[in-house]
Amino acid sequence: MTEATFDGMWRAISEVGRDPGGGYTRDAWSPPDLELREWFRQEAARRGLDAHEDRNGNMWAWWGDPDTPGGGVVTGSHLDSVRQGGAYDGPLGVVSAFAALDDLRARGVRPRRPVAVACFTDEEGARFGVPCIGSRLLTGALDPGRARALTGDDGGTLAEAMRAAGRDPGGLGRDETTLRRVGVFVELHVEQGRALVHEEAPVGVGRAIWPHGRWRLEFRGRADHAGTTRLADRDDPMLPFAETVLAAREAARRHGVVATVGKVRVRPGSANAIPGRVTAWLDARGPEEGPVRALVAELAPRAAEVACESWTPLVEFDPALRDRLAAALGGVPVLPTGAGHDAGVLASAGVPSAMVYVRNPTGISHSPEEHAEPDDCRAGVAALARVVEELCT
Ligand code: HGY
Ligand code: MN
Ligand code: MN
Ligand code: MN
Repeated sequence: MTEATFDGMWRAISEVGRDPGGGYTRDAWSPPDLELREWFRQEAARRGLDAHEDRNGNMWAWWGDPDTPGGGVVTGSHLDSVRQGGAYDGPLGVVSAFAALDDLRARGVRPRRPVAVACFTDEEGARFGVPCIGSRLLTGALDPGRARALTGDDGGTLAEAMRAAGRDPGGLGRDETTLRRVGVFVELHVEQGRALVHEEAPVGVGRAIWPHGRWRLEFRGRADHAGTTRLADRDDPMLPFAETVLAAREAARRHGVVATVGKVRVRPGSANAIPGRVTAWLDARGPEEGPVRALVAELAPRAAEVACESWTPLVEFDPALRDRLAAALGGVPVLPTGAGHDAGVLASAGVPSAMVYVRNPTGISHSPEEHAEPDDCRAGVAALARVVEELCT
């Protein structure tokens, strides 16, 4: 791989959506997202690839005829981020995909099948609350009407955001033509954990994605004056909310799962007003579905209302494909993960899918601290090129 391509691409996107305090905020359909879509189109054009955006907002850059029977070898990830996220979660997979394709061409590899770089829209669900919106719409796992109505913190819907970006949300939904083009999908991703550090390996392949979901919890009380309302007269929803957060940690430990409340909305949100309403989002995950469900069932009675906003069942990547790729890489660790990915959505829809992980020295992710060493990024590109070559020749 010529470093110039990887380093050049990495530099080209490194200031897009940068937060003053470090990290990146790249909400779907926001200006940074639109800037990155333009970057994707330019990188595709630079390589003479046939780039287009499908009706769900996912982007594809094809080397070869995408309508070749049996579909092509697709590799990619996402470019959107969580709020103040890291540089690698998503973009490493897209930049590495272009660099891997460059490597194949530089070595004169002649694919028997078309090869594509893909970028799925709104994988993090940071703005509209549901993760993997682009791949879930593509596969029919998310109802288009529900998607259109998804609402961000600013009260704007996904449909409005797409229209503001010059897209027509009317076409959202399962896209057979595009789906048929994906013969096999491989997503390279920075590891969100430290298994590869412990294994002392720069790359690994995915075994499974843990069951995980997001629930919206509503706590209701009565707004009142912070200074003149007697304690006995208060109905403060902050109390059951706070107790629920503590109960979630205790239940997670007991059930052997993980649970987080990473987002809270307090209304009216004035320091001198007892809240009338607290909305909290619970993220719960674990190696098995049962204990995750048990944790949520335990916490639910504490809230006035509980709504499941997204659920991903256990995803086991195709063992034959997984082992074939691990062998093609000379035998590398095979890792389960608690992080959701578009590859998991495609696998759940029956598309042969796999993941290649790149070592993350601290394991930290969804944080400006997220990092991967340049040598490991290079190892990731070489591994991805090897895997794509294995699948397309
Ligand atoms: O939240 C996740 O698991 C992924 O990083 N989107
Ligand atoms: Mn992520
Ligand atoms: Mn990701
Ligand atoms: Mn992903």
